[in-house]
Amino acid sequence: MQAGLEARKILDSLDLSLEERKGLASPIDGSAMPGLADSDAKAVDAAIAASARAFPAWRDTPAPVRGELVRRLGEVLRANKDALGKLVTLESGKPLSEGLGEVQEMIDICDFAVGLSRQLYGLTIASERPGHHMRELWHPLGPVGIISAFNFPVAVWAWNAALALVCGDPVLWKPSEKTPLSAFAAESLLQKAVTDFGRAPVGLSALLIGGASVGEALTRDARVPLVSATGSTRMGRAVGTAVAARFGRSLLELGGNAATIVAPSADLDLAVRAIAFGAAGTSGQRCTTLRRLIVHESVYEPLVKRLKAAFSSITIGDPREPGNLIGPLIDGHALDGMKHALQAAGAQGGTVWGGEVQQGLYVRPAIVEMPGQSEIVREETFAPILYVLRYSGFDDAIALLRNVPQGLSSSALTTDLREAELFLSARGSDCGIANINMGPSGAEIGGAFGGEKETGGGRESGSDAWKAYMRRQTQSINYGRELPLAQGVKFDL
Ligand code: UN1
Repeated sequence: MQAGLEARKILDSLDLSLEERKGLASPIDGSAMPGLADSDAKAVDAAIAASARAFPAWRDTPAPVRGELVRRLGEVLRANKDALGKLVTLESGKPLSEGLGEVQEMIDICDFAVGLSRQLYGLTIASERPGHHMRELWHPLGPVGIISAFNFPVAVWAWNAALALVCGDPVLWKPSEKTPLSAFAAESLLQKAVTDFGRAPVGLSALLIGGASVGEALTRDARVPLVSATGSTRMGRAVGTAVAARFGRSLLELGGNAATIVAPSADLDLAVRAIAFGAAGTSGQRCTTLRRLIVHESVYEPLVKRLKAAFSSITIGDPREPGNLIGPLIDGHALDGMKHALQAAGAQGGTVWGGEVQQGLYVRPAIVEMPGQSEIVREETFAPILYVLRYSGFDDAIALLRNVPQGLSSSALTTDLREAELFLSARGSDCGIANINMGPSGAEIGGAFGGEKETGGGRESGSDAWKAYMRRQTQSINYGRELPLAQGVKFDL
C-alpha cells in the first residue's frame, strides 16, 4: 500500500480524521502524506497565553498527582504502540523495529517520570548559624517550549514532555516540519490521557505546526522560561542566543559527529556489528550516529575488509518490510548533503567505497578511508558515511576523537582495562556519552543524554536531567529568638 494511504488509515484508526490536504512526500515511496495546516502567529500566541494561564493550576497540583497523568500517557502509548510506531516509520522512513523502539523509548521515559514524581528531592544543608536550618527546594518553572527533529519525531518530545509535566510545567511543542503527523498523533494520545485524567488545566499542552517562525516565537517569548531544542548546530546557535538575550534558559542537543576507537585488543566480531549498527543504522540519521572510526594500524586492514563485507550485506529497502535493516534518507536535501560530503571527502584525499543511490532516497552506506581528519570529517553530515582514520598510539586516537567541534557521543572497543579506563577518564573522551565495547548510539533513557561543545551542553532524559525543568530555591529558616548574621557580621542596633 502507498505510504500516504497507510498513514491516513492509521490516523483514522486513532480517530484522527484529517481534512483532504496534500502533505509532504513520504520518503518511502514519494506518495503524498496527509497534510496539516500550519499554526499562524495568532494561534501560536494564543497557545503560549493558554499555557501561561495553565501554569499556576498545574504548579499547585501535587507532583505525584502530576505523575498520574504521565502514568496514563504511558498506558495510552502502550495501547497504541503499533499504530504510532508505524506512523513514525511511514513519515521518517526508519525501519519498523526502530519505529516501535522509538515508542518504547516514550513508554520508558513515562515510567521513569512517574517514579520521579515522588522523588523531586532537594537537599538539607547544615547552617553555620545557631537556631537555623537550610534547604533546597525545587519549584516548577513555567511553560517549556520543545523543538524536536525529524529523526526521533516523537521520542525526544516525550523525554522533555514527561519530565516537564511531572515537574509542574506546561508544554508547547514545535515538531520538525518534516514529521508533523507523528507529532499530531502523539499529541492526541497525550490529549486522550489528559481527558481520562480529568484534572489537568486547559492549555497544559499544545502542538504548534509550522516552520522556523514558530520556533522563533517560542524563543523570543518571555512567558516561556525554558526552550529545549534538538537539531542542527546552526538552529541551536540561533535558539541559544535568542533565549539568552532575554535571560531565559535553553537546553540544547545539537550536532553529534560521534567517534569510535578500535584498539588492537578489540573483539572484531563484536566490533563489526557495533560499527555497522552505529554507522548505518537509521540510515546514519541519529545525532549519535557513528561517523568517525579511529582504528589501530594493526587491525586496520582486516577490519576495513570485514566492514565492507558487512556493509554489502545490509538489506536496504522499504522500512515496513521486516527484512530490511535500513530505509531511505528523509528527503532530497539529505541526499544532496550526502553527495556533497562524499565529493568533498574525495577532494580531501579520501577513498570512497559505497554511497551509491539504489533508487529514490535509498542509499548504500559509505565507508571513506581518510588520510587525516580533514575539514569534511570535522563537519557533521546527517547521512550514512563512515570516515575511517588510522592511529598508532592510544593518546593519538583520543586526540583525534576530541579534535572536532562537537561532543555528544563516543565509544572505545578494547579489552585492555588500562585503555578502557583512560578513555573514560578526564583525559579520555570529551563527550557527554562514552561507551566501552559498544557503538556510540542507541542510549537507554535512564542516563542523562546530551553533550559538550557545539552539541550545546544540555542534558535530557534520565538521571537528574529533570533539574533543568525546575527552579531551585535555597531556603534558610530561623527557628530561634536571636538574629545571628552569617560570616560573624555584627549589626547591633
Ligand atoms: C537523537 O538522535 O536525537 O541514543 C536521539 C540514541 C537514541 C536517541 C537519539 N536513543 O541513539
